[in-house]
Amino acid sequence: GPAPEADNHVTAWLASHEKGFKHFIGGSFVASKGKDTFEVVNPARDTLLAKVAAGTAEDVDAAVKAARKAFPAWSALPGHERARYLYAIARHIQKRERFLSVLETLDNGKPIRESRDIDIPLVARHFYHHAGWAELVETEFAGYGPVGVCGQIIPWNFPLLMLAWKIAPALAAGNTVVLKPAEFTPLTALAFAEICREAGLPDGVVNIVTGDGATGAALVAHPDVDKIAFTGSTEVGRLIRQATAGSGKKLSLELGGKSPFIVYEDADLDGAVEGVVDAIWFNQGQVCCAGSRLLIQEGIAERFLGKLRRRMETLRVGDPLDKSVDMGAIVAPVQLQRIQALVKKGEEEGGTLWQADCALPAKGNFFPPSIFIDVEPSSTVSEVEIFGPVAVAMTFRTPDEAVQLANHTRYGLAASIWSENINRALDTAARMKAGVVWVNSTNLFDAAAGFGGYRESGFGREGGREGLYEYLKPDWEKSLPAAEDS
Ligand code: TXE
Repeated sequence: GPAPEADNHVTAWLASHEKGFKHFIGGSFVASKGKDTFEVVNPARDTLLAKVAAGTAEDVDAAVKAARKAFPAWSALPGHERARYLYAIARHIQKRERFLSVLETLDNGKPIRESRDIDIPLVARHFYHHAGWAELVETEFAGYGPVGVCGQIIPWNFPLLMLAWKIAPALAAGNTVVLKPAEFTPLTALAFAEICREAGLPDGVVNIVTGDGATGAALVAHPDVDKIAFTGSTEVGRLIRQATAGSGKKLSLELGGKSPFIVYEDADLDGAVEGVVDAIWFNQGQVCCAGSRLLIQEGIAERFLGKLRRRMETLRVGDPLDKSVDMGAIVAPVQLQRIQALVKKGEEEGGTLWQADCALPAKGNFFPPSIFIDVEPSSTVSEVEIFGPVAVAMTFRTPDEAVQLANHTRYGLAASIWSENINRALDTAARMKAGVVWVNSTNLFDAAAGFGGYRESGFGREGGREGLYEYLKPDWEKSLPAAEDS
């Protein structure tokens, strides 16, 4: 059928910002000190959505100053008063659920079914959950206080959800923030700035500066930032760790992954097939914890892959605003090219590529659901994070071999294990070198559970009690003599 059009409210909102979006600093939308802007494009239609300010080091400095100014009063509020603001933000998000879902889908290319049923409800849930922590912070974290001004840099795969993961715990613990959204997807963060105003959040508690890596680097380098929280590529995570070394800044990094998805021969195979759909085709595979390495026990490999191949053919790829679509667009041409180049490499290295035989829209950045079968564990596609809808499949014979293959990676973010034998599943789970392990499920997120990785997937946890510690420091640190400036 004809592609549905974007929601009228979203179209009107974008039109009202035709001249370009500004930064959100100190409670107001302020023009950039520089003249540069960048274009935000709808990846499914290749059309211009908005122009956004490219933040300069001066803009970052103004935002950090606003956050610093807001910090004493915000951190001095009783937790239950901060909680009221977080509850208000959560309610405003729910009120604008439809608006935010459509905007997210236009900006990112993810299916509206996902933004409407997963992303935006989880955003609201994250603020509600952390409102609860704000109420409890003095009693549950006695002897701890906020870190100060937090610089937060987020990626484009779950734009508003990653904002929520960063901002909600920071505010609950009494910090103020400067957040830089990803350059591909800044729009829901700017809508969130409006929500902060509607919720009556005091000026300067949340500041949003748009821009690319240079803006992010300026935030990381700013001397008056007390903590950096980053989600993105392992490469940039490494740069940030170097840039903050010796600075005294607190740091948490959530980076890439190449997570195993283990299917034992006693698994519910149909359930596991649906698991693979969620693991690698959800959000077009642009998920840090995507189950991108399928490890299948030899005895069922042929049957399982046969079922999976048939299921693959039924996935609908197309306009993400269409409610019946399972897979939307890849976020940007550069990411699509990256996926294409890695798939080509996989074929050159001798992998057998299965691709769903589906018609892709003529415009926009689309890639079909894909699997490499019979790949070597040491091939490029088995080792490198593709960050697209491409899984690799290999087989194993024994549980030991499954564990060894699963842990054969530089990463350590997540793992998913499928077996009807709970002893076997839990035994395997205990041996996974991964921050999150799912049994007979995958890609489940909850605000109450700490999420994060090991090794090249980064360190620090987001969500729940553990996540709060990333935004707290022990009170005795305050009594340390101030560092002498050289
Ligand atoms: O990520 P970047 P990119 C992985 C995934 C993907 C690849 C490249 O494999 O294919 O990274 O994506 C900001 N100092 N992931 O290039 O560059 C940038 O502006 C400070 C996994 O988009 O890491 C953006 O806001 N900040 C991942 C954010 O970092 C800098 C999600 C992420 O962009 C900076 C995204 C710098 N020097 C990509 N350079 C996940 N773990 O979920 C860039 N940025």
